[in-house]
Amino acid sequence: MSIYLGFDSSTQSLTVLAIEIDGSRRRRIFEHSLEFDVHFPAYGTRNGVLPADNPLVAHSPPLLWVEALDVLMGILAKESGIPLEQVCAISGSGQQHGSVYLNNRATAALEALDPARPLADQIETLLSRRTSPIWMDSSTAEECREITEAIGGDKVLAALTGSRAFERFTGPQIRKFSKEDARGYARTDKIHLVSSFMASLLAGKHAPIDPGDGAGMNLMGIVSKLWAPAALRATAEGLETKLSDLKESWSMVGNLSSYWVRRYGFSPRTKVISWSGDNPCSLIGVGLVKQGKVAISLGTSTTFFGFLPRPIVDPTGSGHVFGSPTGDYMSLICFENGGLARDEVRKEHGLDWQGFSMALRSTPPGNRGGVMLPWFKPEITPRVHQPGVRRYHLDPRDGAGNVRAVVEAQMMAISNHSQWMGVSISTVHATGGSAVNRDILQVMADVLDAEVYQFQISNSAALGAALRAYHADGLTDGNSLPWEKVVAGFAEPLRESRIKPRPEAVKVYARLKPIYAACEAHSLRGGEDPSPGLLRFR
Ligand code: XUL
Repeated sequence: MSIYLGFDSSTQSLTVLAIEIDGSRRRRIFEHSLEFDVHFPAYGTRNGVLPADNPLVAHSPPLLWVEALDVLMGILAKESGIPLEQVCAISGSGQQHGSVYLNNRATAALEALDPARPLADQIETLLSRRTSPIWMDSSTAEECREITEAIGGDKVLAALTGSRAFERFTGPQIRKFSKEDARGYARTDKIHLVSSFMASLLAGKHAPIDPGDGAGMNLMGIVSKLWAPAALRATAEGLETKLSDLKESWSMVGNLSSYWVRRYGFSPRTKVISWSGDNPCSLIGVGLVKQGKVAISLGTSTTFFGFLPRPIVDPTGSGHVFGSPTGDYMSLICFENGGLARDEVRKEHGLDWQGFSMALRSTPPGNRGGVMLPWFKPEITPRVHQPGVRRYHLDPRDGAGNVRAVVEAQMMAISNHSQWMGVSISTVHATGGSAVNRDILQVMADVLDAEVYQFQISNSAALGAALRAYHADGLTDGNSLPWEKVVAGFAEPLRESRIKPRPEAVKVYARLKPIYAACEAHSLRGGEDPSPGLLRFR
């Protein structure tokens, strides 16, 4: 019997998921989450993010992640009932793009962590930047412009790194830091992603960055899977000496550091496997290990992604190509106004989640032509810098109408903005916290004209990380399991959960989707007024 742990260090919480594998018997044996705002209020975060005057700025305190890891390991040791000495390997998933900055004392200090003292106290003095810019930050438009110009344009950067310059990507964020705090940048010895930082804490040494998460930086060659010298030069001076190495997703970072062994009773033989980004881990956790199907993750962000055998770059500039932890590729589009936007609407109209579902059931597909552009925060897809909700033929006081409008908007935006991937969508694997809500998934099925499936384990990022630990554990022992066998029994959609598209609703959305696109164009670029189209639609 072997036990594997998968962590998910996300925007709002840290989760651990333990799986047990005994031949063909496979089961989840433990899952526990710590909500940052609730369990660590001293850090002052809201939804995991530090309040800021500028709506474009989104930073989180890295020490919060450190403390959460320490506390969660304590819970594993004291409350889970898991025989820790039987944990073979640990991996994890991190919110993508976020970065952590360490000084030159970090290398030695990570190797000599004192198990008698809390981890956060020992990491605090190693930070050369107190806060970490995260994926919700969109304050680097100027740096994106500078990098794009230096490299020779959007298309050149996208062909080189898999994406044009995006505000939340780590390269533009590093450039902004180097310009605004040159001394802090000079004091920085090592720049980690959230994923490689968390793995470093476990292994007690600097962990590599994997191509899944490395592709979200505008710094890695998407074909070579090496740092791209031209991108590094365009970003910041001396960057090549500050980045961790890039290594395959299945690399073993080392054994678990003696800090965890002595403090909590793990085996010193436990392997730490490279962490990856949350979306690449989710790709594994929903079983997308070959081409064909796509997944939608309804977490803090909404993402739409699929497996790719080869990198295809989005000519429209809104999507990305990342590495897949299988060594292949994945395509992805990301929407910032996901879970928090739905929650805003729910709270605004005094509803609980059951009321939210009732509202969806009591309103017709197409919402009688009531459209919302749900840009509560700046939006990534399409690029929106001035947040603010826009409504067309929709009364802001109409609770049920606004609930339907926010969900329809999210699904229509996915449908419209994913055309570049060129995939005909017939099946969607739904994951993330809100994937438990079948009324939201019915709208997804109707808008996309696809069958939607749920999974037994909704935290696909943590599950994907645990499965990656299992796969890599086998590899280091010379036993290479095909990915289909790795995910079998865990990452398979539940047959009985199938939600079918309703033909009448599909027809409605086929008419509404181009009008929704016109609403976006009108609002962003002053395109043609979509009102006549909406009136005809009604
Ligand atoms: C993906 C992205 C988000 C974060 C959320 O590009 O920015 O999905 O990974 O944690």
